[in-house]
Amino acid sequence: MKNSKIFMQEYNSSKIEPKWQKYWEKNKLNEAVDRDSRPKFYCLDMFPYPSGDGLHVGHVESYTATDIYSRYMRMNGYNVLHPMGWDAFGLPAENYAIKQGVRPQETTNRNTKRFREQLKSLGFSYDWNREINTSSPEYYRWTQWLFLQLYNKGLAYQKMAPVNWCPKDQTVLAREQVVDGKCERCGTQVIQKELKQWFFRITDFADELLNDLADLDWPESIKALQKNWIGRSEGVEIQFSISNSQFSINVFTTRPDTIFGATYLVLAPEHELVTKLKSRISNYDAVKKYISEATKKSELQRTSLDKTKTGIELKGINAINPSTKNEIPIWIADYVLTSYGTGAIMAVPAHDVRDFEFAKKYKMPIVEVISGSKEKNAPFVGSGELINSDKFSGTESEKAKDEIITFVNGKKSIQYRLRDWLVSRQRYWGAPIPIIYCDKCGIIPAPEKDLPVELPTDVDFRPTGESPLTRSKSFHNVKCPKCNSNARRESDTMDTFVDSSWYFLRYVDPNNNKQFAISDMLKYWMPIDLYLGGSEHAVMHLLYARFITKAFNKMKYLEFNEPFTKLRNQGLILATDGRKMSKSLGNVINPDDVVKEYSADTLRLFEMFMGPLSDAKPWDTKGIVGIKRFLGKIWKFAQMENNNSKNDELLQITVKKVTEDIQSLGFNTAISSMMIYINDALSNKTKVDNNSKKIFAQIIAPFAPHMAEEIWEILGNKKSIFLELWPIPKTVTLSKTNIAVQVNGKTRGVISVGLNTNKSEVVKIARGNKNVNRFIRNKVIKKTIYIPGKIISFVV
Ligand code: ANZ
Ligand code: ZN
Repeated sequence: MKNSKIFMQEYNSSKIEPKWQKYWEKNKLNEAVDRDSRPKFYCLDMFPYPSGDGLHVGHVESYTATDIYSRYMRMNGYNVLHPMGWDAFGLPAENYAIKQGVRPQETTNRNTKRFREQLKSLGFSYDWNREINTSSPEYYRWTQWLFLQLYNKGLAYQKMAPVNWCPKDQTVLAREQVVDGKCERCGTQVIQKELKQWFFRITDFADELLNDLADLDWPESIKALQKNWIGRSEGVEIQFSISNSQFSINVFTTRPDTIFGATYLVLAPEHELVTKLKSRISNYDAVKKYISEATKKSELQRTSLDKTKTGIELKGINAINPSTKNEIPIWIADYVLTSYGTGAIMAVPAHDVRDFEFAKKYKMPIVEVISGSKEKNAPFVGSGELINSDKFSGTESEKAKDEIITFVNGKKSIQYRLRDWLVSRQRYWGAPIPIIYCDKCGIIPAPEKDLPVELPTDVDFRPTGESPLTRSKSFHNVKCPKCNSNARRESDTMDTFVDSSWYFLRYVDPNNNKQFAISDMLKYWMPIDLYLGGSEHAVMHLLYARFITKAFNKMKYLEFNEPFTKLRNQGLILATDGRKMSKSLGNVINPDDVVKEYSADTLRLFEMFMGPLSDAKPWDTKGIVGIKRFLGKIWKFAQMENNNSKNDELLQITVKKVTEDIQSLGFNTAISSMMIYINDALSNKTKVDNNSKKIFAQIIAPFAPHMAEEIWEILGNKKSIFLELWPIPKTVTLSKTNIAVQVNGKTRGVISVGLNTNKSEVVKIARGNKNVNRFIRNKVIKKTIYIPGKIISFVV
């Protein structure tokens, strides 16, 4: 840095911002250092899909938040890993390529280049040495390797399955890609189709995925969504025998206490007994017709509560209620799902909403067996005193449950809503599944040494219903690894959620061509300390990433079993009219325009000032002008003549407030307290000297890094402001300070010490902390790092 700089009247952001961006890059200020003795902090953004539209102001919101946090942590002595990459495979890129007639490889390159430039222009402190791209062979080689590891452990398998099929996109859709029975992407009515598909056995981990949520620092709403998705349900299986037959129907119920009120049974239309009992069903033609209609519908259509239920009775057969010994009719109805429980239910219309509605519609008997509040036209779904239940009448329904289970010979059973993860896609733009089919040897995994199985380029990638790869000659020209006869490659590719289920591990060691990541780096950097992204990933991405982490933990590739210790969501940025920004509405704000007109620092500060990070917020053009003016005031403040007004308490209060607010991601209130300080200083109510200017530059630095660096330089500092330690607020009331105690990079306790306590004293107090002691007892302390007033870190 050059010396003797002076302030320009006008702050020229279009010159100053690129200057500092280059400076940071050249001086490696954003780079994470492997095998470093500082405590680590891994701060991760959900990586974007590099669409042709470029960066969105919504990206800018969350990326600014993590950038502030990363810069703040570096200024607190942490070795920060803050990487960026591209979730580049997937349908949109492929659809775009089909439309434009260009290969997805090309459009992806073009788009990532644009995204990268945009992100750099905003001054985000990413370590670009670690950039990854899921569609590059160097990356998907390891996605394929992951597939093989799961396959070898029996966690990847193939089966026929009814799949959601989009007739227009000609592809299988995941459950979540079907919205209201329609394809999420093109709006076409989705149909059901049977295909042989690859699955990952995520259901093996259902209980762990559920139980381990408890220890995570995540929004409760996200935890609840995951819990629901896993859907653990404790119930009972009970056999209802079919009159004059050797068959019986096994139902799953969570309410065995209501069995005396079960007045009919309902099977899923796909239930195997329907065809087995075909000859005895007198209305079989009508039944067959109903079944073929039902199988066209998706699960969501079938179970939505507000749809009127339909069904048909299986005439000619009856079941026997094991509690009353009464004969009851058997129906099929599409609201009973084949994939849940046993695919059969006992219907208790007096106490279940769906059964009630169904019984009303088809005039079935409704028998109350629990006394409770009687609302007209609604079933009583609570518990209470049993009635009409023979010897159990008069007992509390909850208490009678176990005895009733024994009485009807029921078997306790736990069911989950979670299904195995369907990972095959009949599309081009994804990682090829590394499997070979040999006529003699069957299914053979591609040898690891042959990875990556590269996507061929001699492909007509327009969709036709089979995978585009089936038509590539070069791709299929393969010998069986076992017997060397002509064999054929699997032509399906993997769901893009597989790519993103492990990408955070690759950032740790992105250029390794021997392993997906080396273990000591994984040990140092993982798990992720702060993960920020949209709540639309509440279930799929986050659940899949947790599953892969747990599977790799079982295989001993990882020592931890949860990837994201702390998770936060940003809210949507809406258009000025409060609607969602969308191209069709013409209300999209382009960040490039804002940077050009106002500056990157303005955009950063503005988006953080709009409101609490997790709230949805409408864009406000007047607000940007206000922020621009605030930056102008800071520039003026830095050039103020020093004044000796006695009060510098406001600065200490501001430092304290900004520090606390950054820690809790309360960026909007941090900014408002800095505004208060600047207004006060400019009106000469506050003591201003070079020292206060420096301190203010430091606390605004994570938010407006370019202007802060410029001021810092002009004030005569030789090194980057980001190499300076974060200021400690010193007010008279702050005679003590809290110090985090870490052991091997993990915080194990917090101690409170006097502000002037020296290192050896702090070490003594830290070692005396009960919890800390648990982790260092009987161990040799190899290293002690002390960041005064902040952290004491032991390496054992
Ligand atoms: C009788 C009953 C009486 C029920 C009552 C409820 C209330 P969760 O908690 O979600 O597990 N069920 C079972 N299998 C089903 C399937 N394949 N498709 C649709 N519904 C199914 O819900 C369990 C309840 O959902 C079960 O308990 C069953 O209805 C229904 F007053 O059995 B119940
Ligand atoms: Zn073979």
